Parts: sequence; structure tokens; C-alpha cells
Amino acid sequence: MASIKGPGNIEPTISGSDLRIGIVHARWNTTVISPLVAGAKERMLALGVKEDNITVEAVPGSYELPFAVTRLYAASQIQSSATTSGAAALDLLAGDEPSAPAPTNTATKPFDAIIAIGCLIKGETMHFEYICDAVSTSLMKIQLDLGIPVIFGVLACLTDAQALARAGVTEGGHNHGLDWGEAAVEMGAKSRLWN
Ligand code: DLZ
Repeated sequence: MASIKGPGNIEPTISGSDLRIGIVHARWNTTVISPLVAGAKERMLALGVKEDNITVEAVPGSYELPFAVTRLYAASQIQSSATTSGAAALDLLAGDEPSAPAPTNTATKPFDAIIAIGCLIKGETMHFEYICDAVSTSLMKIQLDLGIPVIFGVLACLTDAQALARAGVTEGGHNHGLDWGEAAVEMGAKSRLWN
């Protein structure tokens, strides 16, 4: 019998063509992380997101994800205002004519959504519980505080086999990165409408 699990179908009108999306991923458990990041990118590109509008940053482990998401978003906001006004102001200060307007691609605007990708696998100590709890609580708080969708791409697995199946690298598995890429596009597009 087919599984009843999964996000269902995205509305066909949703497009990522003018969205800017960030991926922040942990390096810990790289065998699982690499296909998840690739899956997220693959789905976003299929939904129209331009390659130039996808930024991928790495951090050591999942515990670093909340900090990285916060700072990456802040940097994109600064970059955005610097591109629209800073360059012209610098030209004027130098006594030059203001240079050409900012490029029309969206690679300099704030992120519409950020996907946080990590893979926690339970070991012998309490590390797993502490990191899972801190990271999931923090990522939820960050998306509400920042007002942008933060997609929860953190696997919390009891075994290596569970993690590999959820990265789609073992038979019968499914790459959850695909779903996270789709969620980022849907939520990025919808949060614009709800602005
Ligand atoms: C320390 C640690 C352990 C034991 N396990 C994982 C894991 O399964 N997945 C993961 O993403 N990170 C793990 N880490 C690293 C922490 O997330 C973090 O990078 C370090 O504690 C440094 O802050």
C-alpha cells in the first residue's frame, strides 16, 4: 500500500522565479547532508528559482544552525540596502556621477526563506537530546522573530540507517531535501503575499 505520509501537491501557480533562498547546512554526517542539500536545490530549481538566487553556506554541526540563519539573514538585509543606496552614496562622496542602478536580479535582496539542514544521530550520551531540543526550539523562534520562513531540515534519527533512508540514498528511501526545497518556495512565495 502507498504511504499516506508527505506534503501533498503544491499549487501549480506557485513559482520561485523571483525568490531568493538561502541554505545553511551542517557538515556533521556529510554522507547524509550532501544528498539532502542537493535534493533541496534540485527541487527549487525545478520550481523556477534561479541558480544565482540560491546561496549555500556550511557550518560545523547542527548546533551552529540557528546562529548562522540569523546572521545570514541579517547580512542579506545589509547587502540589500548597501546595493540600493550605498553604492550611489559612495559615488557622490567621491564626486562622481552615481553609477548604474543595482542589477535587476534578486541576488542582492534579503532572503525570502532560509532552509536549515542538519542530521543528528543518537549516540550513547545525552548530546542528541540537548542539540535536538535547542536547535528545533531556536529555529522556530528565529522564523517568528525575523518574519521569514525558516524551513526545518534537521533530521533527528535513532540510527544511521534511518538517516540514510531519509536522504534517499538507500533503497526504498526518500530524499527529504526535495520536500524542504519545495516548502521553501511555497512559503517564500506565500509570505510575500501575506506581507
Ligand atoms: C557534537 C556533535 C555530536 C555528538 N553529534 C552531532 C550530530 O549527530 N549531528 C550534528 O549536526 N552535530 C553533532 N555534533 C556537533 C554539534 O552540533 C556542534 O557542532 C558542536 O557541539 C560545536 O558547537
